[in-house]
Amino acid sequence: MLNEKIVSLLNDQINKELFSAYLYLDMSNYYYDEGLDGFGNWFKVQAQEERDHAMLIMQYMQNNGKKISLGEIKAPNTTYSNHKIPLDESLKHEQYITESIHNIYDSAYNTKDYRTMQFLDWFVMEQGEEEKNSEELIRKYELFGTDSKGLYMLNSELAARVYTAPSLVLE
Ligand code: OFO
Repeated sequence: MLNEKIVSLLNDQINKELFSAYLYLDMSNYYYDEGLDGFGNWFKVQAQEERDHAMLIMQYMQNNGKKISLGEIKAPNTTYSNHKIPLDESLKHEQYITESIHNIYDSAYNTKDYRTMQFLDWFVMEQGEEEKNSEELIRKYELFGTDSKGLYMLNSELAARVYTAPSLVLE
C-alpha cells in the first residue's frame, strides 16, 4: 500500500525525530549545567515527545508491513553562548520539522495515499502546537528572562511541565 518513496521519507523522518530528541536532550543538559533546572526539565519533556513521534512512525510502518531502517543519529553540534540561543534554535528546528512533515504530506497527496495523509494529520497539528509552544517560550523569555527575579519565576514555571503520552494511539 505505501510506495517506496513514502517509505523512504518516513524512514528519514524517524531519524529526524530521534535527532530532535537528541538535540533537546543536549539543550536540557545545557540548562541543568547552568543551574536552570526548570528549563532543563522543559526540554527533557520535549525530548520524550520527540521519541514518541519516532515510535509512532515506526508503529505506522510496521502496521503496514514496511521495513524500518534506522540510520545514524548525528551529534548535536551545539555550544550555547547565552540562555536564549537554545530557545531560538528550537523554534528554527521545529520549523524545519514542520517543512519535512509537509513534504511527506505532499508526496502522499500526489500519490493518493490517503492512509498516510490521515496518519500525518496528527503530526501536522502537533507541529502547529510545537511551534506555538516555542514561540511562547521565546516571548516569555524576552519579557521576563533578562531580569533575575523574572528568570527565577519562569524557571519555576517550566519545572512544572510534565510528560504526557501522545494523544495519537496506534494499535
Ligand atoms: Fe517531532 O515534533 Fe518537534 O521536532
